Amino acid sequence: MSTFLRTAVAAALIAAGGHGHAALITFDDLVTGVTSYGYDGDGDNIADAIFSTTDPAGFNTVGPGPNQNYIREPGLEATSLLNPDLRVDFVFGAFGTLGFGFALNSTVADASFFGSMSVYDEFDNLLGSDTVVGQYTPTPAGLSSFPEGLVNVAFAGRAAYALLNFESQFGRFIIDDFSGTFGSTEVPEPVSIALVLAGLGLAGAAQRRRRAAPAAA
Ligand SMILES: [Ca+2]
Ligand SMILES: [Ca+2]
Ligand SMILES: [Ca+2]
Repeated sequence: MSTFLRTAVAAALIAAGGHGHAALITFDDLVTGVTSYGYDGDGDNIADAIFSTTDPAGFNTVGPGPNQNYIREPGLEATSLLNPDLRVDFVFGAFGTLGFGFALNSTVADASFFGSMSVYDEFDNLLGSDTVVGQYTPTPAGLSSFPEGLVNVAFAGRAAYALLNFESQFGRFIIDDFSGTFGSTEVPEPVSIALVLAGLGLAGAAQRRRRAAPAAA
């Protein structure tokens, strides 16, 4: 196999089988009243990320309506009266960055009303955290109906879980579009699979050609 082919196949294999691909959790199939929600990126019926609350009333799916930049209902809506309000377990680990959009049930954008995430490894070491004060944002229909923001945490190593905490005027928050790379479980992008197959095919053809060629004198 030529150096070029070897490199191409290796790169494609790493892309397809490394730590998986970034996933976007939209909560569009969340059911009102449940206290935990599992996301299964590769459809093998094993959840890769599990969101849970200790509030027995569980989650709602709607909050601020359409006039928001970071929330596209349904989202995950819950109480902000706890600390933390939400736990996310990454069954196969999470790598690189984690992020989400949030909105707060508040009628003021005040420094005491925020969204936050702290990311931990399996030994409860803090890998990174981010706290963002909710702000009214410009939308096509004027300012957003509620203060909102984007939380992003970049970290090294393998995250086992994240704790999310919110403070708001009226005790509720909503999140949407939770993004991250959760273990090696997401479905590889078709282009990566195609690259691997093309690379293996070319390598096989090259080997056959070599075998068929007469031995050098
Ligand atoms: Ca959504
Ligand atoms: Ca899975
Ligand atoms: Ca809270």
